[in-house]
Amino acid sequence: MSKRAADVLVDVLQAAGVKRCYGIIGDTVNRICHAIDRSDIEWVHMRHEEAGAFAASAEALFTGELTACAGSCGPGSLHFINGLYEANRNRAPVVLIATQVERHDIGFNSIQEINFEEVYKGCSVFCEMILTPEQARRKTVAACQAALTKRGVAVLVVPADISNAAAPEERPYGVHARAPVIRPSDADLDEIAAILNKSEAITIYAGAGCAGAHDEVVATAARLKAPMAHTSRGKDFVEYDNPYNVGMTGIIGEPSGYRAILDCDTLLLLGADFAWSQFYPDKAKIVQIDLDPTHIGRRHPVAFGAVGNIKATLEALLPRLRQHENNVFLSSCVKRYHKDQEAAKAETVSGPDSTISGSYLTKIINKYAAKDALFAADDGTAAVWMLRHIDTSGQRRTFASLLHGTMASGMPSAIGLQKCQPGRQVVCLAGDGGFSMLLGDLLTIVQENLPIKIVVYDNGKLGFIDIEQKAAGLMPVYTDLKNPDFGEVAKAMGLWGGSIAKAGGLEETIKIWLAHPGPALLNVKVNPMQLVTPPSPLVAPEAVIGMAVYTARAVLHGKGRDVWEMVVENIP
Ligand SMILES: Cc1ncc(C[n+]2csc(CCOP(=O)(O)OP(=O)(O)O)c2C)c(N)n1
Ligand SMILES: [Mg+2]
Repeated sequence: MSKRAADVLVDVLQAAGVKRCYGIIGDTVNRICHAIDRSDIEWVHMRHEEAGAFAASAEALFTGELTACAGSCGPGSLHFINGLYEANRNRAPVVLIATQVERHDIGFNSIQEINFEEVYKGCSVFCEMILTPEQARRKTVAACQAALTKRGVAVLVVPADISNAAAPEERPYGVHARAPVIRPSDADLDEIAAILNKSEAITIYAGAGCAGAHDEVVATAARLKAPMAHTSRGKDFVEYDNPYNVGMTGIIGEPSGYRAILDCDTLLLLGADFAWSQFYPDKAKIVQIDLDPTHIGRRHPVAFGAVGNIKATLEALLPRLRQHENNVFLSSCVKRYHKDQEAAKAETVSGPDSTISGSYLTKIINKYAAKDALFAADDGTAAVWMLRHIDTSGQRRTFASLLHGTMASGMPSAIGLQKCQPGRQVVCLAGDGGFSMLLGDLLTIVQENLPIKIVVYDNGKLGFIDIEQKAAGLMPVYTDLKNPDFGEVAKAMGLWGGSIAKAGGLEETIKIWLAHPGPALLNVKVNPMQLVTPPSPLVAPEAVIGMAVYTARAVLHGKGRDVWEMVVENIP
């Protein structure tokens, strides 16, 4: 029998580097699933397609390699959408095989017919239908090529009759996705160096674009005597082994990172696209280097913008930079950071009967988790605690929905991470709200026997929203969660389950939970948030926005510490 188009499509995916395809089988995708079954690609059988997209997104983000997901027509291929927004925003190379009704039924509002090109336009770098069997190879190659080189989601719409059609004889060909090295011109580097060489109080603001450039960033900070703040997405790449680090700015950062950025006279943005414009300095001169030209100046006006890989750019820039000697600004920023760190580390509990705060729980997990553990946190307080209290030391990695800001990505991301890193400890820090949203995929963890360690931060609330409302001067409504004991739920679902509500015994329980050889879920009752009334008139109600509690720079300007304590210390 000659090859069918489904086999061609799967051959191309495999040649493009796809190791796994996450999804749910059914009708229009059956032929493709059977072709996958005959290939080296592993099918990961999910309970909800959204979880499949999150898993594929996390795997692709971690490995940098193309990862697939696939679903049946109509709702089966629609459910991926939120996870694909997550992937596309993270520039993770993911391909969705969105299967479609047969071609002769398209355009008649047929049962389960959905215009996927319209639906997925907003969260993809490629979105096309395979129109004939002859197009199967060419369009699949184009999809993979786009996902890998434009870094994002490619959606390939595949009508069922095409999958089953005989494929034409043709020369096989595949994708070419080698990354170029890009840096600014010599003249531009000279200009950047001239600005930096003239400045006396420089701060580096390092983002996820600094991945792979740790040593160059540290060397630049040393040359410029510059403190280095970092974005949440830059944390894993530049925070460790870095005496110039002063933490993050923004609502989930530290006062030290916040002040270093506001008080400098030149801000050097390296692969950082931090979205909250109110945290950028008004007076400082901003020099921005980013691989993506569309990032230049889009958050705040900059004095000089240039395009380049951070590593290659800094390598070329360093010989042009004079050795700065004055370290007054640097040492005051670093001193402030260390003081804040010490205060944060000093958190203790008053006795065995005391309740557990989310930050304390995270610090204990930080203490006992493996040195190279992978952490995936839910949007909400769990992500904040992870970013603030998990030390990465260059070997650990942290994942959260930091650009898309969606709930429920924690557990499914952990599935993708554990699948591609089978020997490694994967820890999921789940919110009780986020976790229950895609609870069904706990069964995927059981079925696939993935030794993921899940901890549920059970505060009985949609905590972030509780804070948002209080910060706006509102009495919180619709945030209470009536939870089961998730430890018992876990046991009933077939994995190790435990629960704890008091600080006494927490360390021992954490050790047992982490040491369990298979999947394990620990439910921890954490203090519901006690947000003190904002010290009026410091907080304006209109200052409440989005994922952050509120970002009023004016607030932090005036009485940074007070507000900081209110927002952070009072979120137990
Ligand atoms: C899919 C989705 N729905 C709603 C929101 C708005 N939202 C952000 S955080 C949050 C509450 C999260 O609650 P939980 O998971 O319990 O975490 P907590 O903040 O309590 O730790 C909500 C509703 C969102 N970001 N994503
Ligand atoms: Mg909660």
